[in-house]
Amino acid sequence: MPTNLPPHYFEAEENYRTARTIEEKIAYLEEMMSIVPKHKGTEHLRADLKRRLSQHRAETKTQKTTVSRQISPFHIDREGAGQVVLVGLPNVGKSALVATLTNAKPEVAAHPFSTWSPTPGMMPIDNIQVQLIDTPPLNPEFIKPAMMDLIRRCDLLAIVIDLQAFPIQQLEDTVTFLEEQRITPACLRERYVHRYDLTFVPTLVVVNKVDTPVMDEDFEILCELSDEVWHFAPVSATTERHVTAFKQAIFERLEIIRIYAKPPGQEPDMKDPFVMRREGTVEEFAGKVHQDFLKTLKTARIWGEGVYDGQSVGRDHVLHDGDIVELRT
Ligand SMILES: Nc1nc2c(ncn2[C@@H]2O[C@H](COP(=O)(O)OP(=O)(O)OP(=O)(O)O)[C@@H](O)[C@H]2O)c(=O)[nH]1
Ligand SMILES: [Mg+2]
Repeated sequence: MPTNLPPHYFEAEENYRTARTIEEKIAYLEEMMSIVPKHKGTEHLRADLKRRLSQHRAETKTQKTTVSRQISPFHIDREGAGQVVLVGLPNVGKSALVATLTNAKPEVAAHPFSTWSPTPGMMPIDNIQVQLIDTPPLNPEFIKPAMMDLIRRCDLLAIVIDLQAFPIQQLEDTVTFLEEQRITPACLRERYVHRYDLTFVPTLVVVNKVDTPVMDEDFEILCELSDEVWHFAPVSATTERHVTAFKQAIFERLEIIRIYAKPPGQEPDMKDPFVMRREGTVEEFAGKVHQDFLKTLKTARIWGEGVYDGQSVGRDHVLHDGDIVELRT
């Protein structure tokens, strides 16, 4: 990636990655193209953006001419505070995790290749819910493009590996498979500075089948032997060991915060937080509560991290997880 790209290029790139419709993708690509400075160092990047733009434009044309389009089961709307897609080799326990942690009941089986279609379910993390999606095992013989699209667009990719079956090899194989589809865990971004064709996706490596305290030691060894760029979360779908820490790891990797609204003169509703991106500001919070606040907001009072109780702050004050905010017009 050319080093002199301004920060709003990366914002547009992120919006492009998570865009749901081709029209949105086109809009963000156009924005990216308008931001990229024109010089020799950005030649490849500009060519790549152009290529993608014409691809998407061609897609809109075919979409318009298709009378009845079949909706793929992999088109799953994001629900809750984030969309997490569980991906991995056969038999690692993807379906078992979704069955244990969510309201969904995908089939769990001792034989490999038991899952053929994706199943979403909602997993509570304290007072919020995130969406976990069970997927069929990765299989080089049978690659579903719609599944790859689901992975490209998700908020968090959870690569599931089985502690009891050559986990390091499994992680390598999974990453190689994804890279062949031009999907790369975001933690490896530094290694691919001149690859403009890859989609970088935030990733957590979920190490399943850590059933007992003895296996915690094997998990520790796995962490020591692996590259330190990875974020690992141990868990057991069967014994539910480490489930609380697992949920916390998902929350952390989603890079979200919970903010509580306090109407003036009333108690805040601590059961129903607004979920925002980490580093979100008072202004962004106000826009989430109601668009009108964006015009009328004068100041805000905050209870939470780095402030004294009820401190008045401006629109650009950066919020922290658990802050209580009273908006004043
Ligand atoms: N010991 C142990 N076994 C588990 C655990 N999680 C899943 N299993 C077993 O592993 C086998 C595979 O589980 P699934 O959830 O079907 O695995 P999968 O990754 O969905 O498999 P595919 O759909 O074929 O990709 C089943 O026999 C499960 O009972 C776990 O935490 N510990
Ligand atoms: Mg399965």
